[in-house]
Amino acid sequence: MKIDGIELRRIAMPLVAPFRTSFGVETARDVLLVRVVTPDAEGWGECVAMDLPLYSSEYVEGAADVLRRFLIPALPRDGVDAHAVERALEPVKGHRMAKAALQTAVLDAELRTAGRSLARHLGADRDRVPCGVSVGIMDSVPELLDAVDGYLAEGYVRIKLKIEPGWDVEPVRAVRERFGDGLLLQVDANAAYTLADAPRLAKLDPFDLLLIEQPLADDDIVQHAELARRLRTPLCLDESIESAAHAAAALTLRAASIINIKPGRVGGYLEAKRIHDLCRAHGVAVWCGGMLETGIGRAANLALAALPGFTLPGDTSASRRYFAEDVTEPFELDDGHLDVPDGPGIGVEPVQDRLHAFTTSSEWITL
Ligand code: OSB
Ligand code: MG
Repeated sequence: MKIDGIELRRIAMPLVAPFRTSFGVETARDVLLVRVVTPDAEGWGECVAMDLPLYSSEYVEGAADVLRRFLIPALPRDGVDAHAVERALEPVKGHRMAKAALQTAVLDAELRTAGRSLARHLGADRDRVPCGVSVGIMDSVPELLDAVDGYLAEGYVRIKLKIEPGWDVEPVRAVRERFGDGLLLQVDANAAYTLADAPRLAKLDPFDLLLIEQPLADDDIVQHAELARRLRTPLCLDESIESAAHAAAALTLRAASIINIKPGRVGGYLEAKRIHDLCRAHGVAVWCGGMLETGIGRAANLALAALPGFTLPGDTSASRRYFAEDVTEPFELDDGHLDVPDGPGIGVEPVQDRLHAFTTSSEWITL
């Protein structure tokens, strides 16, 4: 495959409600879309970097900069496919979200040319996936209970509560008491605790959570292993896992017994699949995380979430959980599930008038 040029397009998408985590509050999504143009097809990739470097070191302006300055110029002139992109970008350290967006756009163009869906290409064995929802930190417990009630009424099969010191045991207890033992419930701390908080986190053990996600700092893999020994609730890693090598280390050290796979965080769908394969070989459950994606990123995540090792419901929620209007046709929940797109490539594309309405800037790079 030969690439004619690449568009870097920024879109601004207001969120339906502020989303608060231990690292900040999001009220809108500033998204970088990568569009790869080849003689036979176009391909789309969504960069999941956020506007501020608080979840990880990447941020959207930085991702655009590294793409135009280093990643796009490093692409081979000819014979481009997703694997060639991965090899060509390998010398550049880090910047996995930027790399993932470019690799995904190329993979999408490659698969559209071949008339093959991403789901099939990755090895999916389901055409719909059960969906969970990630619920932000709220001002009060009654407000949280209302939000959870609303999501359960919509059909979500699993609830994830964002936690931080001061917003942990009480909200978890309230949700468990109100919605019962049958509710699939888990929490995500986004690295807000230290090992000294182990006694506090152990107070979550009686509530039969599916998992505690990323309680400690990103680089605290050894301390996660120590914490795991002190808790009954399984630990899941998100921020700490940026590659299959990190996943292997975490499993060897028993720092996690479950992994949240986000393709952007690990540099793309090829590496995401490797982590899936590794975990599956070791009988370790994985699930598909999210980064408040638009329909472009969501479509590709659903393809991944349909692989056989994704045995826990993911944060692959419906479009309306995030946006009043999505940039693609909206993904809608049906009995707690989303359909996996089965068209060529990621199987969806932006609706042109919405794309234009959301666009804040666009730049064309000729190869
Ligand atoms: O830690 O999983 C996370 C959103 C943005 C950044 C990090 C995280 C999240 C979520 C929401 O929890 C996932 C989603 O619904 O897309
Ligand atoms: Mg997380």
